[in-house]
Amino acid sequence: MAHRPGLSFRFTHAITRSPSESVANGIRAVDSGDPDCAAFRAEHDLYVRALQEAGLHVDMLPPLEEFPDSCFVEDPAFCLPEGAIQLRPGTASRKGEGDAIRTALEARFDRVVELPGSGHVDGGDVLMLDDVILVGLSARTDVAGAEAFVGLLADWGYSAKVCETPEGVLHFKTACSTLGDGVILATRAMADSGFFGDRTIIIVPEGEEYSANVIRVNDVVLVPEGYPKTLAAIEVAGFTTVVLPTHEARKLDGGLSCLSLRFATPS
Ligand code: CIR
Repeated sequence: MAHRPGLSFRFTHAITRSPSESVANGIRAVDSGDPDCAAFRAEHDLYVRALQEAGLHVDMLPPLEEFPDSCFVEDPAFCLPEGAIQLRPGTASRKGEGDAIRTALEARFDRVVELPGSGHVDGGDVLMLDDVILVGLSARTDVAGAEAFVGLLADWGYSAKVCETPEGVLHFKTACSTLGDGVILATRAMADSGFFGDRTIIIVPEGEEYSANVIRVNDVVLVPEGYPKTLAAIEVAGFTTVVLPTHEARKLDGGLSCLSLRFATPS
């Protein structure tokens, strides 16, 4: 796959979904209290506004009460300029979310295909870089799903590599992000994995691991509130930051990347 500068962060559009009242029943590894729907929606509004201010047109989907985790729209789909892939999330309560987001994908893309086979991939396990797409195996993304996904990407002209998400980490991107321009932000465990070759890696300071999940959107990096050392490291590296509260999403192991599908329509 040819290096496509900006593929991983130059976007024109995003899709988001408002948190449902049922979000209090969302999945979490460790219980730190239920998220509050009103507070979550207030944080979500700020998030949508930040995407708009970064230059994106945002399609805002309505809440889906039957899927408590459905505001984490990153997981049931993956978008490229050429089309969208409807994924199959790898946990029982989220299985129907792929079908639920299909119409929104079809509204933006001429080409929408479903992940072939019967394996599972969560979009949170897919890290798009400018020259390769990394797919992390996890409790949600299995070998069958990852291989089918890599095969489909190859048909579309993209190189992808299957990696192992470190033990105990929900999704591959829970522990790393691309800042674009060849720079990765990663936890120590992820940085030591060797997945990133000779790219520059900013290591997330110990104790701030949650802040490994940031998103570069055009000219800014969105960073979760409350992680001053990570914020300083990103700024020292020359990036412009926007800080956003993610306290409610965090109660469900969610972060900034999970709350949107970001993509560029073909120019
Ligand atoms: C879940 O466990 O599926 C949700 N509570 C959180 C999903 C976060 N998504 C992501 O990291 N891409």
